[in-house]
Amino acid sequence: MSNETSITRVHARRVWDSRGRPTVEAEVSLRGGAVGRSIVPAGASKGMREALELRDGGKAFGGQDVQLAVANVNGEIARAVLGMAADDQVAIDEVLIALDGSPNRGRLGANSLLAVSMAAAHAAANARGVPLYRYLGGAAATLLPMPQIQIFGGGAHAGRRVDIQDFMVVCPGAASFAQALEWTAEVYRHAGELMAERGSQLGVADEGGWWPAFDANEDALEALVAAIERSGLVPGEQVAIALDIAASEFGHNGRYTLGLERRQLDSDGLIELLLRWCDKFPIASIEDPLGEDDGAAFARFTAAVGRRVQVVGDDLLVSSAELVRESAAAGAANTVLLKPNQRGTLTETLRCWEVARALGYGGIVSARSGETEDTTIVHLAIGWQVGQLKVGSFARGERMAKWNEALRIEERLGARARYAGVGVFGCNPA
Ligand code: 2PG
Ligand code: MG
Repeated sequence: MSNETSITRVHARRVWDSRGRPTVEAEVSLRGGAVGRSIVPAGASKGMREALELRDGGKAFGGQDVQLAVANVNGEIARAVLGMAADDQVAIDEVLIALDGSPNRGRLGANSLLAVSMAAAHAAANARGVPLYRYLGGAAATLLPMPQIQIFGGGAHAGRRVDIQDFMVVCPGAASFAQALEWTAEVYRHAGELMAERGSQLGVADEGGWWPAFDANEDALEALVAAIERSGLVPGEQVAIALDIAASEFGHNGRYTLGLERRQLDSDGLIELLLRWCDKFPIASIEDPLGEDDGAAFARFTAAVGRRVQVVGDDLLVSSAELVRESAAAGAANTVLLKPNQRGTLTETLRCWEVARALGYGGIVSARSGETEDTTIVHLAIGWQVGQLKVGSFARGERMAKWNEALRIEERLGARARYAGVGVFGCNPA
């Protein structure tokens, strides 16, 4: 088999993401004829400790072109992995990391490395004639994730119209992934109607959530609860709220500026505000409640909400096994967001999840705000049995491609499919 899976060709090209920006697509071909293809996504609200994506700079496309990264794949990277076995993911990723040689993947770029890392996995799965989730997880890969789906988009994805970035719903009360989508579709629709009635339905933000035309951050929470109720669903039981505060975007060194409300809060002021929201609204999960440079306050918040609310580290943890270890020791967060392009290879992202799971953390595989039709992350969530998946809203093709892929997998698994319930929350370790 290894001869059949030996890599004979690696080819990258520039394609375009959901914001109309250049990104890297790679194809890996194997001796036996199998081919794998993958496209890397791009974030807007990025953690300072993320692996670096390589952009060309200069005038074209606002400096966002990726010709250098594409050339890296077609040159150095292709030469290094030609002849390697595509089904030895660890070996391939180790070669990619060593070849880059920099601590932050800044020389070759996390975008060029990840395109090849993911395309190799797709090629290996195709060579075996199985879907990627099955290749990654074997017969045990039957856990369908609880989706976190955005209803209002804010922060860096909506011109900072409101400070909070993601107002999302989760469906702990659903019986299946398909039902979670049905419920979310109703909530999304009713939220849009509600905005239209107020005369504030102004289109959608970067990830497809309704444009957040609110006077205060809390108004969005009230609208969200109203949309759940209008859908005939029970807030908190059937459908609960998940937030990504993305606090690093509006706070540094323990000073947070709520631009919409024209006020400044210190760390404890923000903690107090969020705890008040947790008392007042059916909130099940909060991501990045405090800034990536405010670890001690992050830990205070995690302790204060106890087991009531899942506390997710995105900018704080940047999918790093090392940072998860440190933050577990400090008591900050109980769940890790997993974004492969924060690291640059599948192996490092998986290692982060393994370390997190061993420490009792929950996990959420996440898309980026700049996405494409690529559905690899759905397979990672199921193949790695992570239990939660965050993809943005319930609109726009690059988002729906992921939800629809998970539906296909649920159908294919049939009676073996299990929908992740609240048990997967990091605040509620099994
Ligand atoms: C996040 C993501 C997705 P971005 O902060 O979790 O919502 O945003 O890809 O811009 O970092
Ligand atoms: Mg985030």
